[in-house]
Amino acid sequence: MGHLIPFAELARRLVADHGLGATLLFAAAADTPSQQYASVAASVPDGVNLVALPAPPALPSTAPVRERATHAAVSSVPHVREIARSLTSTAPLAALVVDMVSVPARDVATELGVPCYMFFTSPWMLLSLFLHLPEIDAGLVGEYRDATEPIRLPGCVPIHAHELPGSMLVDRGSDAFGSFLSMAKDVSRVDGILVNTFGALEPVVGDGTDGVTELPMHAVGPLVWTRPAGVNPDHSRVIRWLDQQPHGSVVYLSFGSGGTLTLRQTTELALALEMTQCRFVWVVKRPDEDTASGAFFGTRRQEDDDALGFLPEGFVKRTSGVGLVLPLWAPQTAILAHASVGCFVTHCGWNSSLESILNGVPMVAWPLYAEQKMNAAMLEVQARVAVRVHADAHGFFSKEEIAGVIRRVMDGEEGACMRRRASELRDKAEQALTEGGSSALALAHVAGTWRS
Ligand code: BUP
Repeated sequence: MGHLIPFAELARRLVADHGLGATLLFAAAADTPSQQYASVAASVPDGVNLVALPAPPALPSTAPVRERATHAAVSSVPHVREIARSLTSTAPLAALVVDMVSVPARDVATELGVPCYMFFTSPWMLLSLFLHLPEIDAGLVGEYRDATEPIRLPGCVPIHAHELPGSMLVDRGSDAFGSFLSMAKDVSRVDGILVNTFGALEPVVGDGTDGVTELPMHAVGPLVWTRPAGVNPDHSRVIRWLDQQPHGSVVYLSFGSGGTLTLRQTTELALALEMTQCRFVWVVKRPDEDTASGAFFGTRRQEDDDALGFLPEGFVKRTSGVGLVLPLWAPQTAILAHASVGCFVTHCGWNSSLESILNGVPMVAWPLYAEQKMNAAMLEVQARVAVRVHADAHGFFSKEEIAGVIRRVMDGEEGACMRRRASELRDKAEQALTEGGSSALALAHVAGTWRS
């Protein structure tokens, strides 16, 4: 979902603002509830053709996520070829745009003589890490997890070993690291890159100072879900409830479509929420009992999330009137846009982070996996619109720590400063996207080169 939704928004803009047609191809993941795809399909505007690719031959659900994604991308190439060829019979094809795992489809663009661009749906900081990784890796002695010096990329906050994506912390000789490195190398195999970020947040994108590649690079974001998340009775209920709460008084919590906390950590978070005495909306998922640490990324079932029996006894009753606990899939952008929301406790997935920024909502950063720890460092240290929660030596977040950070963001002078900065950043994000703004101009430029 973290790739499909910004792609849908990119397609919408190419059609609405730049006179292009768009066909959006996606391979549905077996473990993503169909309700989530349906809500994207319902919000895709006229002129954008949404096409589900046939399901790839199944890999065991125990296979790592990246391996399953790469397998789906490679298996999809013949279907992409067939669809792209059939499109050329009605109108000339302008470009093929791939995400970071779909680079194998580049061959189709080459065969049809059109440019292949990447839409990078994560921050520039991760793209910069990918671009530098072959060179960093060649010079590294030992393992990334043991490095004592942070990685310093131009214009980015230093990245400490514990903030690196999990796939870099495994043995460098392992298949998992090999596939991560090859994904990093793949980003240079396209003709240009669109990045879902904006200059006021990440200033060095495409200004040439990074010096690692000649590839054209364009910051076109923040492209987030601007369309209604689909009407269902639960969604109207949460918005009605928010309507009744005071301005800036509600803490919104969600760990994204991919992340799950353990039972012990879920219990601790519930107790922390009670300690804060804040109003809240919590998008909660059934914890995964198998995980030893705080986070899990894997297969879940929607029906598991619908029952809330795993929450501490009496929690829902004690907090009724003060808080709402929702199963996935919540109307996230509508919640973040609501005036009563005062902070977002987030896993720092890039879409969630951009949605918070575009709504001027400061964050409590609780990163779980992928590049989220890097995002959290950038949001706290560089953008200064977030405060990170810190785990103890066993990777556990105590209720005192969680409640303390939530209160820092919601209350007092520090919270007020962060809200001011979040509002300023929201204004800059909006400026970047409006006509004549940096991101709007960048997309217009790229669309112009595709049309010519
Ligand atoms: Br969860 C959730 N409702 O309940 P991710 C997500 N979303 O509308 P990210 C909802 O899905 P990762 C929900 O607003 C965003 O546009 C959300 O969310 C929407 O991706 C999109 O999966 C994707 O949490 O994190 O934030 O980029 O790194 O996990 O992909």
